[in-house]
Amino acid sequence: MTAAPARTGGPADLAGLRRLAAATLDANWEHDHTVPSRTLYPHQWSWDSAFIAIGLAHVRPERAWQELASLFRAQWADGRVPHIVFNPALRVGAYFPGPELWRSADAQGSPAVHTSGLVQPPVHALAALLAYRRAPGQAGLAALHRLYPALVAQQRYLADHRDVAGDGLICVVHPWESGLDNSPAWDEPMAAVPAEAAVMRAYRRHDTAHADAAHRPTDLDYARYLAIVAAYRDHGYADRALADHPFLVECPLFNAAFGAAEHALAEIAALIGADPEPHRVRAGRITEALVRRLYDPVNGTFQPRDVRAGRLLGARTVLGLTPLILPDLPARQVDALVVEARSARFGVAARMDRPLPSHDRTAPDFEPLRYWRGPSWLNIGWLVRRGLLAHGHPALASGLRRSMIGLVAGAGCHEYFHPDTGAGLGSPAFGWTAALLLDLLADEP
Ligand code: 2M8
Repeated sequence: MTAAPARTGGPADLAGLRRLAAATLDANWEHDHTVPSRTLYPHQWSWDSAFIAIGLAHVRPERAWQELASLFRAQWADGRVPHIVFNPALRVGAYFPGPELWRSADAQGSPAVHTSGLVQPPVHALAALLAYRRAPGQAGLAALHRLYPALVAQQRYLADHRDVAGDGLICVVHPWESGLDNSPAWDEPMAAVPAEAAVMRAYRRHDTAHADAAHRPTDLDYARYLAIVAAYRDHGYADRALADHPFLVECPLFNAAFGAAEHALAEIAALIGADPEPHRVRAGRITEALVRRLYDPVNGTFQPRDVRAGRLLGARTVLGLTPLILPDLPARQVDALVVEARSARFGVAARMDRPLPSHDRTAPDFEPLRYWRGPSWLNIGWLVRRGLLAHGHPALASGLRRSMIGLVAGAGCHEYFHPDTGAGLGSPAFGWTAALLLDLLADEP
């Protein structure tokens, strides 16, 4: 059984949870951004900052804008928003792989600060819009004015450089870009990346010094992660030569975020006196491409497409549910995803007896302890809940909300949670868990 929602019944409990979440965000604040975790991830991460800004808007709105502004100061000349912005004050070895492996300074158009050369799901326009809605006013409007061109450039980078297959969808060039690093979704394309676990003897992994190795990606995963980074880096992180790149996948979550960003930009444009229409047109095209290219009518869910192999990937992970965040997803796909969400694979219900897992819990490769291969994560649940609300399923959305609040009530602001028992896993005091909890607590039902 999971941490029972009954533990969050009283207003005193909820106030305590709010205080815990706010204190976690305060403790992770680092001069102009929030670290996901003081131990495991001590730098700034791209999509973490977006989720964190949504939570900060509830307690310290000025920091929500600082969070996004500091991330976008590291935007590259081509518009890419790097997935890690390194804090120069930290010692070498504070995180692996650190700036010495990425060598961003050698690449054309990189910013003054050291960063990675990869991106993450573009949830930032949505975050900016939600932060503004939570804390409207002159300061927020001014921040939207400043962010808008950078958010547009972020989308343009993806559209102009990452539509490798020419089908209107964005390719991720590394599992780290999906945000769901070792998801079973990537097992097939990862198996085709030549690498040997033994290469990791030359490096010191930072994550396994702070978390149980059995809960993390394997050494062979890491050897492949490094091989893919090296392939991209050695081309100066240029996207021209991607046809030969070892990992090219169209991810349903990344592309749903890409489409949701255009919807959010249309609303931001309207707020600041820019033209929303081009964003609406692009949003419609992205949803259409997602349905055409990634929807699998046999399974009734969305699957990633392996662009190198030219086929949909078979693993049925929680990624498949995330296109629900698109307000213009056609009813046929919405209905199919609701069936998938309610199935024994994911167990979404008005009264959930276990948390939403990151992978099909009936699959033989479901691993309840290992990172993105089974455990429950608040950012994914938060996205799926938004989608259920947007498409008229308030009872399911409410069940998911109670389940997520129950997880934190039972275990604290952990990075992820055991998908059967609700036990806290990974890093304690994790940024987006705290931030999204604040958002869920404020958003009845
Ligand atoms: C995890 O990814 C990093 C690499 O980017 C890692 O494993 O070291 C993922 O959970 C990712 O989604 C997240 O943004 C990052 C920081 O929380 O950690």
